[in-house]
Amino acid sequence: MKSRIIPIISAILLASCGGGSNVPETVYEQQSPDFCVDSAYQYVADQCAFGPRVMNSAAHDSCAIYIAEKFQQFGATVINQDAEGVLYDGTKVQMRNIIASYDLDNPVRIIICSHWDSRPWADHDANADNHRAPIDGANDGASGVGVMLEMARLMQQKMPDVGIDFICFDAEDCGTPEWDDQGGDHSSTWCLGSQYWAGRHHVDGYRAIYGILLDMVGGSNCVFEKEAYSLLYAPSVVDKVWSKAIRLGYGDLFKNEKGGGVTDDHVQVNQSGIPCIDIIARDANENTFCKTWHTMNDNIGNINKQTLKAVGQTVLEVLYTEAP
Ligand code: AHN
Ligand code: ZN
Repeated sequence: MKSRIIPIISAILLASCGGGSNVPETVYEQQSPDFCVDSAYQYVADQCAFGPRVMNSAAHDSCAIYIAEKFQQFGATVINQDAEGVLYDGTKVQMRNIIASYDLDNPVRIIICSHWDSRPWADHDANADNHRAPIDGANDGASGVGVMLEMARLMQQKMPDVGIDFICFDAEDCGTPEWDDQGGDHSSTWCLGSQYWAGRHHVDGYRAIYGILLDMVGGSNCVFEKEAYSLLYAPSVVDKVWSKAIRLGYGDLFKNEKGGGVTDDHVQVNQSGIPCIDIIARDANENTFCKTWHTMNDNIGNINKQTLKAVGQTVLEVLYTEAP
Protein backbone atom coordinates (compact mmCIF):
# COMPACT_ATOMS: atom_id res chain seq x y z
CA MET A 1 0.00 0.00 0.00
CA LYS A 2 2.66 2.51 1.08
CA SER A 3 4.49 2.32 -2.22
CA ARG A 4 1.32 3.39 -4.02
CA ILE A 5 0.56 6.35 -1.80
CA ILE A 6 3.87 8.11 -2.34
CA PRO A 7 3.56 8.49 -6.14
CA ILE A 8 0.01 9.77 -5.72
CA ILE A 9 1.14 12.44 -3.22
CA SER A 10 4.03 13.54 -5.38
CA ALA A 11 1.72 13.78 -8.36
CA ILE A 12 -0.51 16.11 -6.36
CA LEU A 13 2.49 18.20 -5.25
CA LEU A 14 3.76 18.47 -8.80
CA ALA A 15 0.32 19.50 -9.99
CA SER A 16 0.16 22.22 -7.36
CA CYS A 17 3.38 23.81 -8.65
CA GLY A 18 1.38 25.10 -11.59
CA GLY A 19 2.77 26.36 -14.86
CA GLY A 20 2.05 23.03 -16.55
CA SER A 21 5.58 21.79 -15.88
CA ASN A 22 6.30 18.42 -14.38
CA VAL A 23 9.54 19.65 -12.83
CA PRO A 24 9.11 20.98 -9.29
CA GLU A 25 10.63 24.40 -8.61
CA THR A 26 14.03 23.97 -7.04
CA VAL A 27 14.12 25.00 -3.42
CA TYR A 28 16.97 27.38 -2.64
CA GLU A 29 19.50 25.69 -0.42
CA GLN A 30 20.88 27.98 2.27
CA GLN A 31 24.69 27.99 2.39
CA SER A 32 25.19 29.95 5.60
CA PRO A 33 24.92 28.76 9.20
CA ASP A 34 21.56 29.39 10.87
CA PHE A 35 21.37 32.87 12.37
CA CYS A 36 20.14 32.42 15.94
CA VAL A 37 17.75 35.28 16.56
CA ASP A 38 17.38 34.65 20.30
CA SER A 39 21.09 35.13 20.63
CA ALA A 40 21.06 38.37 18.58
CA TYR A 41 18.11 39.64 20.61
CA GLN A 42 20.03 38.99 23.83
CA TYR A 43 22.95 41.11 22.57
CA VAL A 44 20.51 43.92 21.80
CA ALA A 45 19.03 43.63 25.31
CA ASP A 46 22.51 43.56 26.88
CA GLN A 47 23.41 46.87 25.23
CA CYS A 48 20.13 48.48 26.27
CA ALA A 49 20.67 47.33 29.86
CA PHE A 50 23.60 49.79 30.14
CA GLY A 51 21.12 52.61 29.58
CA PRO A 52 21.36 55.13 26.71
CA ARG A 53 24.87 54.95 25.18
CA VAL A 54 25.16 58.69 24.69
CA MET A 55 28.49 60.45 24.25
CA ASN A 56 30.56 61.19 27.37
CA SER A 57 28.45 58.92 29.59
CA ALA A 58 29.39 55.98 31.84
CA ALA A 59 26.84 53.76 30.05
CA HIS A 60 28.56 54.53 26.74
CA ASP A 61 32.02 53.67 28.05
CA SER A 62 30.86 50.46 29.76
CA CYS A 63 29.05 49.32 26.63
CA ALA A 64 32.19 49.92 24.53
CA ILE A 65 34.01 47.44 26.75
CA TYR A 66 31.11 44.97 26.51
CA ILE A 67 31.11 45.10 22.68
CA ALA A 68 34.88 44.65 22.39
CA GLU A 69 34.90 41.79 24.91
CA LYS A 70 32.08 40.00 23.12
CA PHE A 71 33.87 40.14 19.78
CA GLN A 72 37.08 38.95 21.45
CA GLN A 73 35.21 36.12 23.13
CA PHE A 74 34.05 35.12 19.64
CA GLY A 75 37.63 35.00 18.38
CA ALA A 76 37.95 38.38 16.65
CA THR A 77 40.97 40.67 16.72
CA VAL A 78 39.71 43.99 18.07
CA ILE A 79 41.07 47.49 17.50
CA ASN A 80 39.63 50.45 19.40
CA GLN A 81 40.02 53.64 17.40
CA ASP A 82 39.78 56.51 19.90
CA ALA A 83 39.39 60.13 18.85
CA GLU A 84 37.95 63.41 19.97
CA GLY A 85 34.85 64.70 18.20
CA VAL A 86 33.02 68.01 18.32
CA LEU A 87 29.21 68.24 18.46
CA TYR A 88 27.09 70.80 16.61
CA ASP A 89 27.24 73.12 19.65
CA GLY A 90 30.99 72.83 20.22
CA THR A 91 30.84 70.18 22.95
CA LYS A 92 33.86 67.89 22.83
CA VAL A 93 33.18 64.16 22.93
CA GLN A 94 35.37 61.08 23.32
CA MET A 95 34.62 58.74 20.45
CA ARG A 96 35.53 55.09 20.02
CA ASN A 97 35.11 53.15 16.79
CA ILE A 98 35.38 49.43 17.54
CA ILE A 99 36.76 47.27 14.71
CA ALA A 100 36.57 43.47 15.07
CA SER A 101 38.38 41.48 12.39
CA TYR A 102 38.42 37.86 11.22
CA ASP A 103 40.94 36.10 8.95
CA LEU A 104 43.36 39.02 8.85
CA ASP A 105 45.62 37.27 6.32
CA ASN A 106 42.81 37.19 3.76
CA PRO A 107 43.31 40.08 1.29
CA VAL A 108 39.66 39.88 0.14
CA ARG A 109 37.72 41.70 2.84
CA ILE A 110 34.12 42.79 3.43
CA ILE A 111 32.95 45.35 5.98
CA ILE A 112 29.79 44.87 8.02
CA CYS A 113 29.07 48.01 10.03
CA SER A 114 26.59 49.76 12.30
CA HIS A 115 26.66 52.66 14.70
CA TRP A 116 26.69 51.73 18.37
CA ASP A 117 25.95 55.05 20.12
CA SER A 118 22.40 56.11 20.94
CA ARG A 119 20.70 59.46 20.38
CA PRO A 120 21.08 61.86 23.32
CA TRP A 121 17.71 63.49 22.61
CA ALA A 122 14.28 62.05 21.88
CA ASP A 123 13.64 65.08 19.71
CA HIS A 124 11.07 63.26 17.57
CA ASP A 125 8.96 62.08 20.52
CA ALA A 126 5.24 62.88 20.46
CA ASN A 127 5.60 64.35 23.95
CA ALA A 128 7.66 67.56 23.92
CA ASP A 129 8.65 66.97 27.56
CA ASN A 130 10.86 64.13 26.29
CA HIS A 131 12.67 66.09 23.60
CA ARG A 132 15.86 66.48 25.65
CA ALA A 133 15.84 62.99 27.17
CA PRO A 134 18.25 60.31 25.89
CA ILE A 135 16.88 57.21 24.16
CA ASP A 136 17.70 53.52 24.62
CA GLY A 137 18.25 53.14 20.89
CA ALA A 138 17.29 49.46 20.86
CA ASN A 139 16.55 49.65 17.15
CA ASP A 140 18.59 52.76 16.32
CA GLY A 141 22.03 51.55 17.37
CA ALA A 142 21.83 48.30 19.34
CA SER A 143 20.03 46.23 16.66
CA GLY A 144 22.86 46.48 14.14
CA VAL A 145 25.50 45.60 16.73
CA GLY A 146 23.36 42.70 18.02
CA VAL A 147 23.13 41.26 14.51
CA MET A 148 26.88 41.69 14.00
CA LEU A 149 27.69 39.94 17.29
CA GLU A 150 25.58 36.94 16.33
CA MET A 151 27.36 36.77 12.98
CA ALA A 152 30.68 36.90 14.83
CA ARG A 153 29.63 34.06 17.12
CA LEU A 154 28.90 31.92 14.06
CA MET A 155 32.16 32.88 12.36
CA GLN A 156 34.13 31.51 15.25
CA GLN A 157 32.62 28.13 14.35
CA LYS A 158 32.99 28.41 10.58
CA MET A 159 34.45 31.27 8.54
CA PRO A 160 33.24 32.30 5.10
CA ASP A 161 35.90 32.33 2.33
CA VAL A 162 36.41 36.09 2.68
CA GLY A 163 37.90 38.13 5.52
CA ILE A 164 35.43 40.13 7.59
CA ASP A 165 35.77 43.43 9.45
CA PHE A 166 32.91 44.38 11.73
CA ILE A 167 33.00 48.12 12.36
CA CYS A 168 30.99 49.71 15.17
CA PHE A 169 30.96 53.44 14.48
CA ASP A 170 30.55 55.85 17.35
CA ALA A 171 28.86 59.27 17.45
CA GLU A 172 26.55 58.71 14.51
CA ASP A 173 23.43 59.92 16.22
CA CYS A 174 24.34 63.21 17.91
CA GLY A 175 23.46 65.43 14.96
CA THR A 176 21.79 68.79 15.57
CA PRO A 177 18.55 68.28 17.53
CA GLU A 178 15.32 69.50 15.96
CA TRP A 179 14.79 71.87 18.90
CA ASP A 180 18.11 73.63 18.23
CA ASP A 181 17.86 73.77 14.47
CA GLN A 182 18.57 77.31 13.25
CA GLY A 183 18.25 76.24 9.61
CA GLY A 184 20.98 75.39 7.12
CA ASP A 185 22.76 72.15 6.35
CA HIS A 186 23.46 70.00 9.41
CA SER A 187 24.56 66.85 7.62
CA SER A 188 28.15 67.11 8.89
CA THR A 189 26.98 67.05 12.53
CA TRP A 190 25.98 63.37 12.11
CA CYS A 191 28.22 60.34 11.62
CA LEU A 192 31.25 61.77 13.48
CA GLY A 193 32.81 58.35 14.10
CA SER A 194 32.60 57.25 10.48
CA GLN A 195 33.86 60.66 9.36
CA TYR A 196 36.95 60.09 11.47
CA TRP A 197 37.41 56.51 10.22
CA ALA A 198 36.98 57.58 6.59
CA GLY A 199 39.81 60.09 6.99
CA ARG A 200 42.07 57.65 8.77
CA HIS A 201 41.35 53.93 8.37
CA HIS A 202 42.15 51.78 11.40
CA VAL A 203 45.16 50.25 9.59
CA ASP A 204 47.39 51.75 6.90
CA GLY A 205 46.60 50.66 3.36
CA TYR A 206 43.29 49.14 4.42
CA ARG A 207 41.11 47.81 1.59
CA ALA A 208 37.74 46.06 1.42
CA ILE A 209 35.81 45.04 -1.68
CA TYR A 210 32.58 46.45 -0.25
CA GLY A 211 30.64 47.23 2.90
CA ILE A 212 27.14 46.71 4.27
CA LEU A 213 25.76 49.11 6.88
CA LEU A 214 23.01 47.90 9.21
CA ASP A 215 20.83 50.71 10.57
CA MET A 216 17.55 50.12 12.39
CA VAL A 217 17.33 46.43 11.52
CA GLY A 218 15.13 45.32 14.44
CA GLY A 219 11.91 47.30 14.17
CA SER A 220 8.29 46.29 13.70
CA ASN A 221 6.02 47.22 10.81
CA CYS A 222 8.97 48.27 8.69
CA VAL A 223 10.38 47.51 5.25
CA PHE A 224 13.76 47.83 3.55
CA GLU A 225 13.86 49.75 0.30
CA LYS A 226 16.91 50.16 -1.92
CA GLU A 227 18.41 53.32 -0.43
CA ALA A 228 19.38 55.91 -3.03
CA TYR A 229 23.11 56.42 -2.19
CA SER A 230 23.55 52.65 -2.04
CA LEU A 231 22.14 52.39 -5.57
CA LEU A 232 24.40 55.21 -6.70
CA TYR A 233 27.68 53.92 -5.21
CA ALA A 234 27.22 50.15 -4.95
CA PRO A 235 24.34 48.94 -7.16
CA SER A 236 25.76 45.43 -7.56
CA VAL A 237 25.92 45.01 -3.77
CA VAL A 238 22.30 46.12 -3.47
CA ASP A 239 21.32 43.52 -6.09
CA LYS A 240 23.30 40.82 -4.33
CA VAL A 241 21.68 41.49 -0.94
CA TRP A 242 18.12 41.92 -2.20
CA SER A 243 18.25 38.83 -4.41
CA LYS A 244 19.55 36.71 -1.51
CA ALA A 245 16.81 38.08 0.76
CA ILE A 246 14.17 37.13 -1.81
CA ARG A 247 15.63 33.64 -2.35
CA LEU A 248 15.54 33.08 1.41
CA GLY A 249 11.87 34.10 1.53
CA TYR A 250 12.20 37.62 2.97
CA GLY A 251 10.74 39.42 -0.03
CA ASP A 252 7.96 40.84 2.15
CA LEU A 253 10.56 42.89 4.03
CA PHE A 254 13.16 43.57 1.31
CA LYS A 255 11.14 45.52 -1.24
CA ASN A 256 12.19 45.78 -4.81
CA GLU A 257 11.67 49.55 -4.67
CA LYS A 258 13.92 52.57 -4.73
CA GLY A 259 14.01 54.58 -1.51
CA GLY A 260 15.28 58.07 -0.71
CA GLY A 261 18.89 58.88 0.18
CA VAL A 262 19.88 58.89 3.86
CA THR A 263 22.80 60.78 5.41
CA ASP A 264 24.32 57.82 7.19
CA ASP A 265 27.66 56.15 7.93
CA HIS A 266 27.76 54.41 4.53
CA VAL A 267 28.18 57.79 2.81
CA GLN A 268 31.48 58.23 4.67
CA VAL A 269 32.61 54.69 3.82
CA ASN A 270 31.83 55.37 0.16
CA GLN A 271 33.71 58.66 0.24
CA SER A 272 36.75 56.82 1.56
CA GLY A 273 36.77 54.72 -1.60
CA ILE A 274 34.92 51.57 -0.48
CA PRO A 275 31.50 50.92 -2.02
CA CYS A 276 28.99 50.51 0.80
CA ILE A 277 25.23 50.04 0.99
CA ASP A 278 22.80 50.88 3.79
CA ILE A 279 20.17 48.39 4.93
CA ILE A 280 17.92 50.91 6.69
CA ALA A 281 14.29 50.46 7.62
CA ARG A 282 11.41 52.75 6.90
CA ASP A 283 7.85 52.49 8.12
CA ALA A 284 5.80 49.96 6.16
CA ASN A 285 2.93 52.38 5.59
CA GLU A 286 4.40 55.87 5.57
CA ASN A 287 7.41 57.40 3.93
CA THR A 288 9.18 57.99 7.25
CA PHE A 289 11.63 56.08 9.42
CA CYS A 290 10.07 53.57 11.84
CA LYS A 291 7.49 54.98 14.28
CA THR A 292 9.87 54.67 17.24
CA TRP A 293 12.64 56.67 15.52
CA HIS A 294 14.22 59.18 17.93
CA THR A 295 11.46 58.61 20.47
CA MET A 296 11.36 57.12 23.97
CA ASN A 297 9.63 54.10 22.41
CA ASP A 298 12.84 52.96 20.78
CA ASN A 299 13.38 50.38 23.52
CA ILE A 300 13.78 46.62 23.81
CA GLY A 301 10.01 46.15 24.11
CA ASN A 302 9.65 47.23 20.48
CA ILE A 303 12.30 44.97 18.99
CA ASN A 304 10.98 42.51 16.43
CA LYS A 305 12.78 39.18 16.17
CA GLN A 306 11.52 38.43 12.65
CA THR A 307 13.19 41.59 11.36
CA LEU A 308 16.49 40.77 13.09
CA LYS A 309 16.35 37.24 11.66
CA ALA A 310 15.61 38.34 8.10
CA VAL A 311 18.50 40.79 8.06
CA GLY A 312 20.94 38.54 9.90
CA GLN A 313 20.29 35.49 7.73
CA THR A 314 20.35 37.51 4.50
CA VAL A 315 23.68 39.16 5.22
CA LEU A 316 25.19 35.87 6.39
CA GLU A 317 24.04 34.23 3.17
CA VAL A 318 25.73 36.95 1.13
CA LEU A 319 28.99 36.45 3.04
CA TYR A 320 28.99 32.66 2.90
CA THR A 321 28.36 32.59 -0.86
CA GLU A 322 31.14 35.09 -1.59
CA ALA A 323 34.22 33.60 -3.26
CA PRO A 324 37.66 35.16 -2.70
C1 AHN B 1 19.48 61.98 9.46
O1 AHN B 1 18.41 61.98 9.99
C2 AHN B 1 20.20 63.21 9.07
N1 AHN B 1 20.10 60.86 9.20
C3 AHN B 1 19.55 59.60 9.55
C4 AHN B 1 20.61 58.71 9.94
C5 AHN B 1 20.24 58.02 11.17
C6 AHN B 1 19.90 58.59 12.35
N2 AHN B 1 20.18 56.75 11.31
C7 AHN B 1 19.83 56.50 12.53
N3 AHN B 1 19.66 57.60 13.19
ZN1 ZN C 1 19.14 57.89 14.94
